[in-house]
Amino acid sequence: MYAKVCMFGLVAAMCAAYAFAEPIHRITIDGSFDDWADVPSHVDAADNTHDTDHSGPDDTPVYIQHEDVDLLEFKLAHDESNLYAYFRATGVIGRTQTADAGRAGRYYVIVTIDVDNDDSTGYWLHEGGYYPTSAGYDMNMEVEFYDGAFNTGRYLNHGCLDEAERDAAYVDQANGIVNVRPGTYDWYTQWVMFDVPTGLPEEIVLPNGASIVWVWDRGPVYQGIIRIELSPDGHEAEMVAPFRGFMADADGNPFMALGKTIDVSFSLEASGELAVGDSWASNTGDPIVGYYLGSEEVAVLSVDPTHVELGQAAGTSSAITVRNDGSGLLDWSAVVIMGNDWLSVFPTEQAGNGTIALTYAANAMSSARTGKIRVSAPAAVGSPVDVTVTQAGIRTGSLHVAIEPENARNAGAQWRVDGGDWRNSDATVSGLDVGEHLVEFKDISPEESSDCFGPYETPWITPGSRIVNIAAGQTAAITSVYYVLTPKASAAGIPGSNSRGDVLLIASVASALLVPRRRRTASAIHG
Ligand SMILES: [Ca+2]
Ligand SMILES: [Ca+2]
Ligand SMILES: [Ca+2]
Repeated sequence: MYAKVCMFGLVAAMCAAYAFAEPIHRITIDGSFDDWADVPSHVDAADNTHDTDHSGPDDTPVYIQHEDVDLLEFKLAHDESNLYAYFRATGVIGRTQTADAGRAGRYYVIVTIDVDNDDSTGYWLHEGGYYPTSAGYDMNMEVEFYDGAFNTGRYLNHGCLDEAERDAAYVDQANGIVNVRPGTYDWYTQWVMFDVPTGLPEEIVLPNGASIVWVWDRGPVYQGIIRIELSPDGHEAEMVAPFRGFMADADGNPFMALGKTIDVSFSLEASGELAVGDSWASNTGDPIVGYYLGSEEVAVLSVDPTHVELGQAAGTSSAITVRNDGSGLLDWSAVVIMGNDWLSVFPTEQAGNGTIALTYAANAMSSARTGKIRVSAPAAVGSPVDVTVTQAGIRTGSLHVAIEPENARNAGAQWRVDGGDWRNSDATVSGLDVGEHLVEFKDISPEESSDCFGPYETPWITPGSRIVNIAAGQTAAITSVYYVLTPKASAAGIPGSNSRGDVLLIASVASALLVPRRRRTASAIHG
């Protein structure tokens, strides 16, 4: 723990004076647990829940299976005016059976505190069936769930040994005073505090203007200043207990304040309706001993996400958030440390939470490229954070097709790619995926001519379909030629023949040699 203290920059004298000092953490009770990320974690073994019947300090309790109270992890935090507690369990925290289903169940989220750092005051945990035991616990911050719902969040004082002392405690506490004294588990007072009096007939308005209501287990539902929120799956809980609810001694010195050192124990406990064997069960972590409520503000740098994927085209993105998960002021800067020829960030400096906007050029390469942004907050824990930015390469190319000869173009010769729209010669199609594409040509009507024998038709021979390979960022260019068999060409190709009948014969043979699609079209023309 010395290392931790010194990491937070406390002077060496403080390292020696306290078991450990925690800086201020600001926690929001909202069922979201990002704000706990930098708070030291304490763990408890799984599946070690037990009965609550034993009462000797050296007892080993009997195992009772009850996942809902199986404590796995817990954390303690504070700011200038609040204690915060975090719980994580195997099962569902706060789950209780409703009366409709039989008997209304009870569930307790318990933080037990040695507020004066003195084991001779307060009570021993084993008196309440908790295990392992330790001594000196004066006050609790605690939430009860009952009959399927939140019941109360309350403060407890275990500073009385009998009924007379308990009654005296009621009188003190009705005046905002707690007497921290030797206590027992069995005698205690329990109150819900409100900052503003509610007008409830049972409430007591304290000298400072706040109010309290004495509560008993399974009592009416009151939402006072202790609040709790669960994660959506119920496995995690975060609760707050403002310092003021712990009240003050007769001289007005508050029991909870910055600079105090406390021991703290975390327990979960429930009645048995939802457990194997219908037995009460609890689970207690090892105590946090010597927690010093430090006043240091420590910023904690949180950057999210740490990997951004960008498309190939140029653009802007505001995908990166910078947040202070600690306290104090987060002064941060952002700089592109890789890829600054195509990537830039804004802002480059800021105080407090913010968003980093990226501006990036198009990637002219076929391969993806990687840039890196470094977010630095030299005074913060967790600095620096590097964000990797990956930009996709070009995954498409273009196709340009020219058609010859001019007569064919004039006769309506066109092409298309992958069965798309028909296009004229010299058109370019862009955005084609890298790879092979089918180019086809449209059949066109025969040339009409006439000579001394009368009008006649000369069929065009359509170019065959082609497979064209498209490369990333490239334009593939092809030229395809429509043919017509002219008398001159046939005379040259077939010695001794120059009649129109011969030309038509040769054209028909040529048509018959084409692909079936072409043959069907030719038949239609001739039919
Ligand atoms: Ca939270
Ligand atoms: Ca456990
Ligand atoms: Ca004590």
